[in-house]
Amino acid sequence: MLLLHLSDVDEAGWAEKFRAALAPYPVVRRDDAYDPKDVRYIFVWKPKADAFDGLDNLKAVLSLGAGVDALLKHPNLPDAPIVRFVDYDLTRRMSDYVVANVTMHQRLYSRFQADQAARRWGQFYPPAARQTAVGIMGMGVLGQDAAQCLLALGFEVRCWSRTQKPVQGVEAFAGAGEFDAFLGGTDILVNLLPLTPDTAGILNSDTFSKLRRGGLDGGPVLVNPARGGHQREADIVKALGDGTLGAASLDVFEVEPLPADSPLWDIANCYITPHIAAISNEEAGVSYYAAIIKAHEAGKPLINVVDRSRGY
Ligand code: NDP
Ligand code: OXD
Repeated sequence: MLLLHLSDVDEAGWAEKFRAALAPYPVVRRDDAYDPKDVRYIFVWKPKADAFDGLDNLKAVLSLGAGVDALLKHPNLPDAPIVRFVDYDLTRRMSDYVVANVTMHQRLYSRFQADQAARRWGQFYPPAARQTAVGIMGMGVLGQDAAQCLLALGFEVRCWSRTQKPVQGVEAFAGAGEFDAFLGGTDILVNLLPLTPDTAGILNSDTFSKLRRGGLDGGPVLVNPARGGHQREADIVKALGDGTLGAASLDVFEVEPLPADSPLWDIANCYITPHIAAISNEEAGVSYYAAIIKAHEAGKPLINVVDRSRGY
């Protein structure tokens, strides 16, 4: 039996599609009548405290999200393997977000917006893509795809990950020892790290001060569509104010929804979106997890299992 436990999304819609994809395999929602001991798989998003109560025969926890940082903090998380969402549709949506924001900043959008507001005809030529170095933090599923999209547009691409990730055409850096060298050649910093104890708060004043200066007119830029826990928002406000950062694109926040009194809302060169960079699409999600359940029931191993000791 598959149990759905989804908050803030259309659980009924997901259940209907799962029933169609898995029939005659039983699929239940929280409010249905079922025996918790029959549940083999639970599909979750923002699970409540009692989500896992009585599920003594669980084979896997299936995460609607690609990121599992919040799930790993659940106080009653069972010992079963956790499978995260890895999907082409989600990946391409994230690359769309990254490309849109990187090209916006490379073309000096903030400068021309300000000129327009002042009715000023200030001819100034943005650098070519090849003169702009994009540094991607996190070279996993999302980072690797974003890198390929940016390379195809002619950007200089560099990346930083925990272990070395050699990718043709990308200058690769790894580990804490190479972080400063990575930052020192980066004009636009794109964060695609998972949120773990090691990466929490990594987007801070110290990091911003090490980015390359003189590459992009107006200063280096931060693009963060990963997690709000990566960023120190007070440091971003300060850096945008004193020119350490020329601009920022933020999709995620320390507190979501972003509180109405956050100073970030009022900063012209801070581009805010409400955690919409890449959604887990229903069709894609059902097809992915239905295949995983069928394969596992047929005796095959689970795929994309989270390594709890690494935190991602
Ligand atoms: P992956 O697990 O595939 O990749 C993670 C990458 O980060 C790997 O390259 C890993 O290094 C690197 N990494 C992890 N810890 C460290 C560290 N301490 N130092 C340096 N590098 C590190 O994740 P995905 O690409 O699938 O997703 C990334 C994140 O994007 C998710 O965790 C989620 O939070 C976020 N996300 C946001 C969405 C949105 O709508 N805003 C949508 C989907 C995801 P190594 O390769 O060496 O293991
Ligand atoms: C995810 C997200 O992790 O939407 O999938 O943030």
